[in-house]
Amino acid sequence: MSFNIPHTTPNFSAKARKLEDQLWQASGLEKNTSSTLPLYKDKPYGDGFVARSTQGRRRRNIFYGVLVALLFWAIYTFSRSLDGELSLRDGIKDYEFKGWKGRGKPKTNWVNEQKAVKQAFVDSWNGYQKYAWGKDVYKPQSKTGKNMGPKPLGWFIVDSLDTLMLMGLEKELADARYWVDKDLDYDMDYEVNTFETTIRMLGGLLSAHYLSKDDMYLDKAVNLGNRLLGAFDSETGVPYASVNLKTRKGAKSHADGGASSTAEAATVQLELKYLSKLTGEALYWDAAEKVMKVMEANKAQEGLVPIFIQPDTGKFQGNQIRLGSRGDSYYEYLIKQYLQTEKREEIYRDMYEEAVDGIKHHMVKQSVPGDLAFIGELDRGINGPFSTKMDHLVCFAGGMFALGATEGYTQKEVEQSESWTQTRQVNLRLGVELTRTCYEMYHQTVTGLSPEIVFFNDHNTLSKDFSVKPQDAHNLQRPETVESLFYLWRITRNPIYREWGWEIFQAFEKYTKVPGDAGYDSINNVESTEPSWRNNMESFWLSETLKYLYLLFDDSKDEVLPLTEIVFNTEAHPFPKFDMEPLFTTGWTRAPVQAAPEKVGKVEKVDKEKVEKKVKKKIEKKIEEIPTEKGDFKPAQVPADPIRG
Ligand code: DMJ
Repeated sequence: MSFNIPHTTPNFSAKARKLEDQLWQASGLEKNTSSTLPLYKDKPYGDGFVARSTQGRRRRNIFYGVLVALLFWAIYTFSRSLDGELSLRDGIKDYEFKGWKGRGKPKTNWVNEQKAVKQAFVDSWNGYQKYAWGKDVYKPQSKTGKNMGPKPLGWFIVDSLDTLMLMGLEKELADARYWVDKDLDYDMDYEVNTFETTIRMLGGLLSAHYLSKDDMYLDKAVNLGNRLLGAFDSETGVPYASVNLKTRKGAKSHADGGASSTAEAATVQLELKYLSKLTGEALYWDAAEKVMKVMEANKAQEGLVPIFIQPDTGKFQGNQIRLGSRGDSYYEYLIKQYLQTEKREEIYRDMYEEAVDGIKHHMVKQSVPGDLAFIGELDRGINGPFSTKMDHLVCFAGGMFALGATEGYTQKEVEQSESWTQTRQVNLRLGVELTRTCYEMYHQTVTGLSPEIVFFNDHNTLSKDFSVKPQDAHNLQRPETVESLFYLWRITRNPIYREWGWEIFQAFEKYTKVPGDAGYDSINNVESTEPSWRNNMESFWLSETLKYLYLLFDDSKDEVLPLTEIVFNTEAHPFPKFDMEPLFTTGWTRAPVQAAPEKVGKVEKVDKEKVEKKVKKKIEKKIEEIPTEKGDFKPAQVPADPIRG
């Protein structure tokens, strides 16, 4: 196994742990030292206590137990602020068995669940084929379809090719292939969204070629890729929001002062790089790398990027930061670019880690009363106010944190590795927690479906973890939560993720299946059991939501699409990892951050021992000041690494 990344983060929490050990000893209680303790259960107090025989001793033990619990809380909270990690208070509920309560022991056979997902796909496909074949938009209530431009782009058919292949739907695939071969023609005088067309159409064609080795798909991909390249012909190489497929001329966004979305500009790289690999032509590769170089030169604070970038100047616009719309897949593609080229482009791991630290420091909080970890928004930069708004789109991040932590291996595989650092463990834990939060966004609504946006409650005045505004109560059949369930299942092998996936799928069945033969629809209000249809079936329902659910329930002996061998693009199209050499190179390096001159001197003089002594003193002082009540969880405003200042 090639999981071998040097550990560079100073491990201050080891000190906190030592201190804990001493406290356990002093308390006369036995510490639960089971190394196989599952992540959900590793809260600092609970089942681990074993009482001694006499009454008096028991009372004393209870007293010490409470004391130790408080000490742990203090140590955990403080150690977090020391090493810049997230310490999730005591919100880790025992979820292991909840999912299959009443169904006996954990299920091991998920064939029927997978069949049900396949049936949902077939029903959706049949509805589309019957009422809107070849069209880009499908309206299952009015049973009509329409194109976005003068000719169809293949929105549904191309986006669905690889799911048809994975599900073994041969007849449907034959129809789809015939249509792509005969009817799909990208030579049209029409401006398309650069990002959407790249992730859905180019991505769909490339993954279809990967799974089938059918060159027809590659020819179409090259044809489209060449047209899309026109978008990158800006002053800086940062792509314009749109591009005309005939003239190949890029076009600025008509809104946002002509800025492109950061996520959109930085979420075309996997597709372009794979196209270069397949064709041996460097032009796609170079276009992809250039965007990243220009973006990085902005030196975003703590790796957190504003959601707009100007293609003319290459500068970020504004200081709105979020992991929802316009920000999300920038972060996703950092780690995936690193993995795609077999970890040769370390620059992306570096940028990813910096960003994850930034997210943990500035954007993660826990809700009240359920202690759900969530990622909020920073509307005015990292020093501005924190908003508790979270888009459902953010739910991809649970899977991303898990993937980044183990690089696609299972938790069991990496836990034994010397590269399994505390930072990675915390990142996996964050993935686990965030995925639980996203599941709760479904579980806690009337329909069992998540709304588009929630506002988490971070103070003690409300009894619910989140609230939903009427204008945000719709469900668009989005994939992000089931995507994370899929990653967490593959990585942790905890069957709870399949249970949660099944619960979510059943809610889709109950509330989004259109009576009759038209398929599935988006709905207006997840808090009402009365159907209020939106009359729009999304293509990512077929390409992502149902694909991730299908893979989640897959029991095949030989794992289908192992995460150690492939990367999914942001539209769930799988590409193989590949060796970039000898044809391609990253071709750029990260410029050092310009530190203030007086700080540079200080950093150089830092003596590690001195810092550690200071830290120890602080821990001791903190223990003396143990609070009597639980404090609010707040993201620490300290640098990630005290050694580096
Ligand atoms: C999809 O097109 C992709 O997952 C994209 O990254 C975000 N939006 C939709 C799904 O919600």
